[in-house]
Amino acid sequence: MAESDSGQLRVADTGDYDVVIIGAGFAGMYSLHKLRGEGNSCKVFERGTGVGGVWYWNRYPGARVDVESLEYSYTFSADLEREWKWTEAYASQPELEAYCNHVADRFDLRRDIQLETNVLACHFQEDSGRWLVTTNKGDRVTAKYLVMATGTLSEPKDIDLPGIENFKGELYRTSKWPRHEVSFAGKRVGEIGTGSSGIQCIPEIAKTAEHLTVFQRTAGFSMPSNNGPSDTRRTQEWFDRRDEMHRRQRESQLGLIMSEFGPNSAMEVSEEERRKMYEERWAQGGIAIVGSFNDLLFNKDSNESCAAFVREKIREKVANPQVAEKLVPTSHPIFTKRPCVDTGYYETFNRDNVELVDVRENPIERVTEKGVIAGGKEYEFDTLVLAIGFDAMTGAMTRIDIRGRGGKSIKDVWENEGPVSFLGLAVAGFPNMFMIAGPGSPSVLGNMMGAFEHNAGWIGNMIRYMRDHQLQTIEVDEKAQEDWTAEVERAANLTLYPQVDSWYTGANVPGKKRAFSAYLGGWANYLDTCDNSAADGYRGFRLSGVKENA
Ligand code: N01
Repeated sequence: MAESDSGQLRVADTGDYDVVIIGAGFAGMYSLHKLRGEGNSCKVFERGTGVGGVWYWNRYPGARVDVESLEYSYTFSADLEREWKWTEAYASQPELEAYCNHVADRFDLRRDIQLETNVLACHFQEDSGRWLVTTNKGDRVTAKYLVMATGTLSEPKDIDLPGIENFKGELYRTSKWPRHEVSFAGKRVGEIGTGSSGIQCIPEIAKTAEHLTVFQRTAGFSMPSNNGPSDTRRTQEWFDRRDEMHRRQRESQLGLIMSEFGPNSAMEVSEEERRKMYEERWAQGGIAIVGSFNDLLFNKDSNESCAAFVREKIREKVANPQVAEKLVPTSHPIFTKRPCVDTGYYETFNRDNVELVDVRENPIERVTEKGVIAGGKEYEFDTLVLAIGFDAMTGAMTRIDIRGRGGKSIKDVWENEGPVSFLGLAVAGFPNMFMIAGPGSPSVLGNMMGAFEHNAGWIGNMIRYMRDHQLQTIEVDEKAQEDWTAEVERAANLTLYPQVDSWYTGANVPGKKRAFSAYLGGWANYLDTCDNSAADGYRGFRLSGVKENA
């Protein structure tokens, strides 16, 4: 017997399953629906007290999706698409979490999801060819296949602020926001970090805090979402033409229609045409601007023309020119650090109760009982909010003790070799273990929902193939992994991304091996490569028929 966080007694699970799925976010929920629908017995472990993954944990004020909700929806069920109506163009966290819960109920997913459970270890048993999965709740289950739906931005990075343990006020992390209401009214609030999370919560905190001090290390590029109520006519049109929309997504560079690349280079049109295009895309909102031309991610001059346009917009929004100059990004090409999408971020710095501290000029020395010392000055706070990011792409898997053949640990492999994989789906030495949107897939640089559905569908087909051919193990061929890793690097090196320190390269986590971790060779190209491997009898994998004795 084990006690759950809610105090209920339960019997630890010692069952044997076809598939264990780790994580009940969008990826894990769809994997369960798909794989269970194919007749597999499935068990999902989820550490939250509810489903939703990223939309369960990141419940900070202002949290909302930065891709239009129409494109951030499941596509596998026309009925679901018809039933669910987003109220805003860019859904907020509560609505996204409600959508996750609706999907869990609508497809009867909950009966196979065990909440409040941390998976501690997954060990491949060479004798049985099965995975042994153990949890902090005493569960010891086995599975023929392991599906890691653990998320790309789900493991907060360690707090690297000396003295943080001394702070006596309220301390919050955006990535682990509490479920109870947090009030900033009448409080002196300090906020550290100006990536997507910081940029979303800062305007909301500023609305009620007595005073807000924002500590910015790197000024980023942020585009206004121009969010508003959903356009019901557009939603209906989208639904009526859903097959065409899904085809267009599949054929686009990033899997998203809103950021579909225009046909021209920014350098082959006149300055006037360039500006007109940027204005149009700016008005469209969010990341649409990245597709203004076909070479903004590749050509330095083209990229700079877009960066200059956005800098100009920032200067127009901020009343105090000195503050504006601090907010204007100059340290990296636009898009090479994840661009942010905001609602009134820059305008927030026109408020009397908001102050910006540039920590490159005034480095944070330490956190004290009362607040933060930066540039020799102590700032006192009642509340400190940290939006300092994630151990992205690999962190959610390396925190679990995953061991493949010969006790090989995924943590060691990725620490030593970087985030290697074949197609972002699997890693050599870890038979029958598959990842959803893993490192080496387009992942965070593609259509996430599309990636979840594609990868889970691919895994479902693979399991059926294995069953039909009475095969027991499937594992990545080392040479295929080596070649794919080289291809990921080659594709990244054609772009401006790898030149910059970011969480895409692992540079935000001290000691992490630097490597660009997402595939930039084109969305359709990636999907075709996966599907062609399958059509070719799972080229790049070794399949074997060792008799199962579990
Ligand atoms: O994290 P980040 P995030 N002292 O790593 C700063 C997704 N997301 O949680 O750039 C001072 O981007 C750090 O500074 P620097 C989205 O993909 C999506 O904001 O390293 N500052 C940076 O400013 C996003 O990209 C949504 O110099 C420190 C910030 O903290 C990803 O999640 C919403 C510091 C961290 O920014 C991560 O976003 C939210 C220190 N010691 C997130 N350490 C959507 O809208 C770090 N920083 C869907």
